[in-house]
Amino acid sequence: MISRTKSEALFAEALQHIPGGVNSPVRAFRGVGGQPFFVNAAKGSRVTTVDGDELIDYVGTWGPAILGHAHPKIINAVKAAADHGTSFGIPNPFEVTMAKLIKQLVPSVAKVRMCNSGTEACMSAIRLARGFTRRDKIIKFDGCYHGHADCLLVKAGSGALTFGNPDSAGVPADTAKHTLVLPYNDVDALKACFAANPGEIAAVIIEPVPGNAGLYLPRPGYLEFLRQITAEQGTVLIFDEVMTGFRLAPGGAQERFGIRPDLSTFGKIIGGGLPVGAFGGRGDIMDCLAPLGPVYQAGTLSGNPLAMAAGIAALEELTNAECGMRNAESKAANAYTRLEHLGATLEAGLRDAAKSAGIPVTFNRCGSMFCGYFTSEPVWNLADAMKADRERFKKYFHGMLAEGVYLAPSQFEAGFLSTAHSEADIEQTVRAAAKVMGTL
Ligand code: KE4
Repeated sequence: MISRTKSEALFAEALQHIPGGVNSPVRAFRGVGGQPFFVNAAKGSRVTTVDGDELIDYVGTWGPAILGHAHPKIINAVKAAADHGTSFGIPNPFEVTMAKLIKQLVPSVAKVRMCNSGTEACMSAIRLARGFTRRDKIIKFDGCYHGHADCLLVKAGSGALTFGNPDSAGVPADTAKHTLVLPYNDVDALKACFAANPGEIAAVIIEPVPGNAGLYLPRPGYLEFLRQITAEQGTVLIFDEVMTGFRLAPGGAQERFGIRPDLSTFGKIIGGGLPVGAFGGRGDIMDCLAPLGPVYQAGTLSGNPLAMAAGIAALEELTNAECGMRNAESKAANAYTRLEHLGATLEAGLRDAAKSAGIPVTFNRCGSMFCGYFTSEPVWNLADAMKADRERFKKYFHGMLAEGVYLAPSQFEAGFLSTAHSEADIEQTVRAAAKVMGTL
């Protein structure tokens, strides 16, 4: 078991000052019950709680910690940058280096704008696509999350071809109605939606590999069809790579699946753990942004020197892509080869543990992102994911936590590996899973 004394005291105090005691809802453990622990420090593949327990971390601050926590190159880069000041509000050299690195790694990006979160990146990309096409309607997919901008907090309306309904209080129906929500991996739904809204869809935004309802993958040909129909319709295809970017390959999911979107959004890894977002893509679209064009977008801390220094260190360490040279083949191969090896090892071990325990688990994985659903059915979309046994997941989550393994605190979140995870971490995790699954 992990001790909770200090965490419980801190949470009781947090509840008095912060809504739900957390600064982001998923941290409240509502998906698994109980109270969150508080982290005092993190290093490599592990976090240490305020009560002194060390846990193998498969959340990785929801994706940024792809090199593990407190990587010395990131820490030193932030320290060095901080000595020169923390924010200028005027261009700084790191912004140019970061932009060149992103362009070097993601060929579909001709121009890129930095911002401060994935939400900002997705919100801005939608506004930009609407400004560029002069259309209002957008398509998103159920189970995909793109941050909390009003137009994206929308669930499928009755009959997915009609208007969306707000998925949060405070989102006006007039805003939600321009958002059409379709089932993921459904080509016919895409065809029908475009047929019902000819020439009216400004953008399609998609997580190429959805990691916000657990993890499921595009069916063969799905992303290719999406690219084809959006090109035919003059609709801007936006790949939300906030989570998959620079993780599934040096160039993200679009490299892994060979798709060239019109715009992409980024976050997480490119900030090295500091607040960051970015959106980029076709130059003719990006040049519609102020101060060049009519689409306004701004941010006091966009391109902040600390976040840029951290993100540059992360990307260079991850891909050894010194700016201006794509000599990533050697280093990137090492990092991404290692992530694939760790992912495959973890997958094999957890599958064996579930089989030995006689527990039906559908294990989905793409590189270093994974999710084990407690269901015997395949999971290709949100409806499939919803069939998972959430009560069984709750018991599994807490059982694993008691064994020193911190999984994402919800059946509907993805897990993340880092280059800092070791084979020993995986072995400990698999042993714990075999023990816990035997009690479910
Ligand atoms: P942020 O605004 O949280 O930086 O990014 C929003 C976002 C956009 N697009 C994708 C694909 C994302 O995964 C996210 C944020 N991911 C969640 C994890 N499920 C962040 C965790 C949280 O909300 O606390």
